Amino acid sequence: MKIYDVEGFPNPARIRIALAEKNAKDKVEFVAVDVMNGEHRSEAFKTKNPDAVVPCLELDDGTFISQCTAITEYIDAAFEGQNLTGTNAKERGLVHMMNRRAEAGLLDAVGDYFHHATPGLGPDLETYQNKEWGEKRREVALSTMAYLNDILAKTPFLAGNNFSMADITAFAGLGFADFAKIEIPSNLTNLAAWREKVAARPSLAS
Ligand SMILES: N[C@@H](CCC(=O)N[C@@H](CS)C(=O)NCC(=O)O)C(=O)O
Repeated sequence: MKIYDVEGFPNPARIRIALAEKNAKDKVEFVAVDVMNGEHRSEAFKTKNPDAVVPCLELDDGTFISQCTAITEYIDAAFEGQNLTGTNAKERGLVHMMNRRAEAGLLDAVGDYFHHATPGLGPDLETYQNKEWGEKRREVALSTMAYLNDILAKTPFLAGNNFSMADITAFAGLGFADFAKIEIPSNLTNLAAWREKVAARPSLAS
């Protein structure tokens, strides 16, 4: 199976972490996509992923799966190792809910700020920008950080007692916030402690 991505970008990082949690990174061929030169928007790439973003998974039978949440669902079911999406009905529901909150409220919000209120990927790729919307999304990212901080006062991980896909998504979101120069408020001490704990996992430390 293949993963089309760019190493170091926030959404591709989610999949690389998920694979590392499953000890499955060497079971996948990584195919580099030249995002900075717009390869992801080519017709050839859009036949693989009509969303025109990375990452994208290609199975050996030619099936393409995009969107990190969906790719992580596949990885979780396909490989042994740390469970990432919940082991029973309640856990699955909670993981999906918290993953969605971390994605929409943090990672995507930071991305919208980056693409709209900063030079983003540069003038060739940022063909439409709305600074006001970008600034609004920065506020959403900050309020989501505060929300996640409150959650982490009650549970060790975002969806309860176990590390999950929701933690991966939020961790990538904070990394993107650093890159986009959104300062993480220093009073969010639960979030900072959780981030340190997650960063020390072998899947991230490697
Ligand atoms: N919701 C998508 C987001 C994917 C995404 O936005 N990927 C970024 C890289 S981190 C991208 O390809 N950006 C290209 C662009 O903005 O043109 C997912 O979960 O996979």
